[in-house]
Amino acid sequence: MSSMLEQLAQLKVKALAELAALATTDETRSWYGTVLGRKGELTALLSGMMQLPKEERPAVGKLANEIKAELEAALQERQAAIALEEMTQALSAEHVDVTLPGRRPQIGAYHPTTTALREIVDILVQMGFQVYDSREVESDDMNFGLLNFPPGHPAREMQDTFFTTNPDVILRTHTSPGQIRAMREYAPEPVRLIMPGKCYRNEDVTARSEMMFYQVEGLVVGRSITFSDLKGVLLNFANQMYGEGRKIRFRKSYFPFTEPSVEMDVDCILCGAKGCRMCKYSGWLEITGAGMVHPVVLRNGGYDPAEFSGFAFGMGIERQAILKRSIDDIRYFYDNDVRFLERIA
Ligand code: FA5
Repeated sequence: MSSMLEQLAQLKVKALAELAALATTDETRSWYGTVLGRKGELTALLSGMMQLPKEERPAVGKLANEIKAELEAALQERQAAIALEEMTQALSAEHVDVTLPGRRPQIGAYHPTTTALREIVDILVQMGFQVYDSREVESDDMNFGLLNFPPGHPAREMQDTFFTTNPDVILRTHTSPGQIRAMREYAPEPVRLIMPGKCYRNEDVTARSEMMFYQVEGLVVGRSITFSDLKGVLLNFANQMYGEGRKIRFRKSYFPFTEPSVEMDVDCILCGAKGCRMCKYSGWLEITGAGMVHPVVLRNGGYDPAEFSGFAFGMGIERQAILKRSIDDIRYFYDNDVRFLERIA
C-alpha cells in the first residue's frame, strides 16, 4: 500500500513541476491529457488498485481524489496565468502609439499627358468635334502612301519609322492615317473629328523628342471649308488652352497631305513674347502643324475635291504639357519615376 501512496505522491510532484514549466494554453491542454485524461498517468496508476487488499483501497482512493482535485485546481490557476500573459503580450504587440506622427496617405494624381490630353480634347469637343479612335499599328499605305507620300519620297524621312518583320506593318508615326480611315468610314458625309492617340518614331531621345508620344489629329471635311475656318478653330483653341487674348501666327511649312501647309505658333505664355529660354528668345511657341487637306488625300478618303474641301491639324501633347507646366525635359514623362509624378501633380 505504501508504494501506491508514494507513487501517487510522486506523480503529483512531477505533474506540478511540469505544469509550472508550461508557457502556452496549448501546452496546458496536452498536459491535462497526459496527466489527468482518460488515458493519462493517474488513470494508469489507479488501474492497479484492484490488486490491492480491500482495506487499503479507501486510503488510496481518497488520496487519488485529493491529488486529482489539487492538480485540476493547479491547472486552472496556471491556465488563467498563461491566458493573462498571452493577452498582455498580444496587447503590447498591437499597441498603438498615439503620439507618433501620422502617415499621410498617398493621393493619386493624373499623369501630365492625361491631364493635357483631357484638356485639349475637352476644348475641341466643346467646339463640336467628335472623338474618332484610330489604330496604332498601321499599314505603310495608310501611314504614308494614301497621305500622298510616294515611295522613296524624302518626306518619309521626316518621320523615322519603326518597322515590323512584315514590311507593310508599321507603328504609326503620326495620327494622320486616322484621316484616311475616318474619311473612308464617313464619306460623303461632312466630318468634324479629333483623333487622340500614341505615335512612334525611331528617333534619338532628347529633351524634346521621345520614341513614343501622343498627338491629337483634327480633321474637318465639308462643302466650302476654308483656311479661315482652320484659323478660327486654332485661335479659339489657343485662347482656351493658353488664356484669352493670345496671339497666334502661321508660318509656311510642308506636309505632303496638306496644301497649303503651316505651323501655328502662339505668343510665349511664359515671357509674354519678350523672349525667354522656353521660346528660345523668339517670343513664339510652336503648337501644331496644320493645313488644307490635299486634294489627293480627299480623293483617297472618298471625297470629290471639286465638291469638298477640308482642313487638318496634328498637335503634340507632351510638348503642350511641357509649355503649360514648365517641365524642362520630355524624358521625365515615361521614365516612370514617381518623384516626377508627385512633383508635377
Ligand atoms: C506631323 O506629325 C503631322 N502629321 C501633323 C499634321 C497633321 C500636319 C495634319 C498637317 C495636318 P510633325 O512631325 O511636325 O507633324 O509632328 C507634329 C507634332 O508632334 C510636333 O509639333 C510635336 O509636338 C509632336 N512630335 C513629333 N515628334 C515628336 C517626338 N519625337 N517626341 C514628342 N513629340 C513629337
